[in-house]
Amino acid sequence: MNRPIRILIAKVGLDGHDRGAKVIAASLRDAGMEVIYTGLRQTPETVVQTAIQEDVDAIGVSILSGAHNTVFPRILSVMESKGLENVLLTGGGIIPDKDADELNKKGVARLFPPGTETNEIVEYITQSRIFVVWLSRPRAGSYGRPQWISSGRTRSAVTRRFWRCP
Ligand code: B12
Repeated sequence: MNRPIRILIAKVGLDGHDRGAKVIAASLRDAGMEVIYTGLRQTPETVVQTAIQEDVDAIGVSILSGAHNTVFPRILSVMESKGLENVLLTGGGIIPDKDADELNKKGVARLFPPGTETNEIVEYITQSRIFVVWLSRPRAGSYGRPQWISSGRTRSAVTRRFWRCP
């Protein structure tokens, strides 16, 4: 139950803005998570395929190109078609608040804008995990359905996604 969180950091699209993705990947790794980075220029399909192959708990998409309203719904759709309802989809980059709100409503977890302290991102993901452990305590011969629940103060506080019992 206490295994490290495994997260895929992904870059989708044709742009080369990879600094944020690398900063986040390093911060999460330094915080003890297992991090896989896709590298640049992935498609939603390749991201989900890698998430399946790497058996990750969460996907974090870095997007500064302005294509977030296309990319996130497409990733969600591919995730759903592949049965990844238990994987958290989060991310960050140049995403206006109103777009982030809409994406949150569609099922994307919290999205982090430029200037966010990396500690805040580590805390968000880690605290979600604490809730997961608490909620997933087995009950009378069955396993609970653990949920990623954010204790974050802004944007999406609760996602509809579930996390598989390890
Ligand atoms: C550095 C930079 C570049 C560098 C990129 C270097 C690199 N290897 O990354 C270079 C010079 C190459 C570049 C090029 C271009 N850029 Co540029 N670039 C920037 C700039 C100034 C800073 C981005 C950055 O690195 N920030 C530092 C990192 C650490 O911050 P960050 O990525 O935002 O990450 C933070 C959060 O967003 C969040 N986060 C990000 N990703 C993730 C992922 C997860 C999982 C999580 C949880 C959180 C998270 O957490 C991080 C920590 O707080 C931005 C403007 C800006 N102020 O953001 C423009 C900007 C992104 N660029 C822009 C543009 C237009 C371009 C060009 C198209 C310009 C041109 N006409 O040539 C080209 C594209 C070239 C290409 N092939 O991609 C625009 C994009 C416009 C848009 N979205 O509508 C911006 C917004 C500038 C602007 N105001 O117009 N760029």
